[in-house]
Amino acid sequence: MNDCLFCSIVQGHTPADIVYQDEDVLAFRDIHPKAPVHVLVIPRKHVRGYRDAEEKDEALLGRLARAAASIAESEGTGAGGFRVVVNSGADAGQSVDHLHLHVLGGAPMGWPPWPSG
Ligand code: DGP
Repeated sequence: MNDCLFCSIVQGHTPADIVYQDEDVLAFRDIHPKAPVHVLVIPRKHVRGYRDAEEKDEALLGRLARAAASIAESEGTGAGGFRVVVNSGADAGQSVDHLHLHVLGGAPMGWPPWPSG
């Protein structure tokens, strides 16, 4: 995808602090971290967002999920606790149209994200 920021990172055209990579998955530190540990886990191939993943992407989604858990461990947040977030669409605050999982941890986090009471 020509004008996709995360595709540019995959291609090595835009620099990133990469913490994990394999043939399908790339993970790098978020440029605007919202927690002491904040890593983005993305597919190398362009998938626009969570709603756009298709049946043929099921194995890829599994690889992303397992990579997120593995990165949480390697970042030292496994036992203390971490959060995996996918923002989908405007209300959720998705700002980059290339599927990505946020791995957040390293400090206690609030819940829920929206006050219901
Ligand atoms: P989201 O808002 O869920 O679409 O998350 C997109 C994230 O991408 C956001 O937390 C900031 C991060 N981000 C944006 N531009 C860059 C960049 O050029 N490099 C890195 N490493 N992260 C970026």
